[in-house]
Amino acid sequence: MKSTTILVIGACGQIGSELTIALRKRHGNANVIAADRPAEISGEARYRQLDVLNMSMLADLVRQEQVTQIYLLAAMLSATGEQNTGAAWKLNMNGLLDVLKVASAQRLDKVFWPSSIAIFGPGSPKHLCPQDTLTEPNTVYGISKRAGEYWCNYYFEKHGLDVRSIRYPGLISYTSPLGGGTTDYAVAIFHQALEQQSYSCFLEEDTCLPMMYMPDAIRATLELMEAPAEQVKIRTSYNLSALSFSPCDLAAAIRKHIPAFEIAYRPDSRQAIAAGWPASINDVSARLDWGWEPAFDLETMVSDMLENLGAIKR
Ligand code: AKB
Repeated sequence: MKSTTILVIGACGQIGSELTIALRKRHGNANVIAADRPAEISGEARYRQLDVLNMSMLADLVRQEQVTQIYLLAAMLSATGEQNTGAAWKLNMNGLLDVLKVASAQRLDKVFWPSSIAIFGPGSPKHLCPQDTLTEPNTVYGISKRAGEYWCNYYFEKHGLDVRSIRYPGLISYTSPLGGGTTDYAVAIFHQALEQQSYSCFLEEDTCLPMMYMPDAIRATLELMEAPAEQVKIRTSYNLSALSFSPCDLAAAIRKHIPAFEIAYRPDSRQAIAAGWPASINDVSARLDWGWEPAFDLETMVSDMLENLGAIKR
């Protein structure tokens, strides 16, 4: 049987840093290569420096290491992307096209690529936003993700490439670095709550957004990638849902653990991005096709975050 060698591109980022660890637990350290832009990472043995926009470097690496699966996680998220529209488009779009071309030319087994709830826009249904509906993304990040979804489907249809994707909601983690997204407030709030018992929020108090705790997001990714190919019926990208809350819901849940916690609202340009996204997502296809079910609700996510982040800060 052919052995599995996995390349994680963007291994130092928000999802990549945790997914690399999870993949290594599953497939063994020797079979998972972490790749990112820095020349080296301390304590990282199986690491290669890689700029995903350098396609010949990527093709050489895949060939030399006999890579069989790629997880492409390098991207510029919504808020940072609006500040650097050209660079965001280039990284998000050309990075994906490079990976699809190399994976297809070298006949890789599987590719994973993340999409986002940012593919939806102001005209999309606000509540329980369905898998197939009006999208009209209004950020460069969202446009690149929607176009990328169609490229994934194209490579599946035309080249038989087994590419799989999830539309992640905002992700909350106690170890990952912030990603430069509109949902970053839901991570920053925990750091500030523990450090100074107060937080100044860049979204309005009642802006409800779909969110997910990182352990659920990592498990979903592994479950989708391990599902038999015939169960993966959507080759653009799957809606995925776990939690939906507003800054004021989150503040109230934190206050149950830290009664003195205070929050102030000073919305900035990220409010307009958030206002165009759905408040909640219908993920029935992921549940039916490959058995997705989230484990964390708002209460359990908040207590786990405070416990683990508190331990790191002590
Ligand atoms: C962002 O806020 O840009 C990301 C996302 C929802 O994809 N977290």
